[in-house]
Amino acid sequence: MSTGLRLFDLAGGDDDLRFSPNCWRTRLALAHKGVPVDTIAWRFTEKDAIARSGQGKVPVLVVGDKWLHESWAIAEYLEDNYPDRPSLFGCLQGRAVARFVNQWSSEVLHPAIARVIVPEIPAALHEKDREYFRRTREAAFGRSFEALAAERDEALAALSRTLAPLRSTLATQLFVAGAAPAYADHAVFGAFQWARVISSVALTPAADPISAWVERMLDAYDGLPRSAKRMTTV
Ligand SMILES: N[C@@H](CCC(=O)N[C@@H](CS)C(=O)NCC(=O)O)C(=O)O
Repeated sequence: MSTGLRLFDLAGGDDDLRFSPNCWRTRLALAHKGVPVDTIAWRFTEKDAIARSGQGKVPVLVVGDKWLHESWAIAEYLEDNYPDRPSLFGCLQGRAVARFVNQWSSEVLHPAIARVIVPEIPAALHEKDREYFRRTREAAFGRSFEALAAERDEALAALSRTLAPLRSTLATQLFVAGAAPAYADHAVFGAFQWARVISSVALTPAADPISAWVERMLDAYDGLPRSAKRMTTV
């Protein structure tokens, strides 16, 4: 039976391989609110399918005749339109701080993780997306995937430095948002789920407090993130 809400969700060659960090934010926010959704496997080159959102990126959430995009805007929509469900932000100050965490994740963490895992992504993609992905991402990085792959150890060391504030925070509290996960966790964890689905690289060592938080997040929402199909099972 249809849930009424539809989420265009980035998929690989396999429909069930869902690896977008931004789409995971939205899936976790919907799970947090207890709002069911039908996800639609979408590929980078299927711009026509989401043209009604007025842009070409996912997540795109369709609610009735509304075509919502931008993971942060979708989170605010869910918070404001499902006020009787568990809050994503807690309060106005919480919303403002979650926005900062969201932007840190998008603007600092995503590029740092991309530098490590991007060369592995083409193998997971639908054949029709491969050329587009390589061309656009190599242009963004200013070097080939082969050059990026050769820099992986350096990229992992840089990522470890980038993760310092997350590490020290999670050394003293269970979740980014405090005692229980909320949108600040979704915004950051989406990036770890991206890496987990697509890559066999361990982003953090087992003893790192971030690794324990990743495990807690994988168990959250009845284990929705842990149940995600992966390229490799480690
Ligand atoms: N700021 C946007 C970023 C969305 C985004 O970059 N989505 C990627 C998938 S993770 C995408 O659809 N890219 C399409 C493309 O590169 O053509 C958000 O948070 O929703």
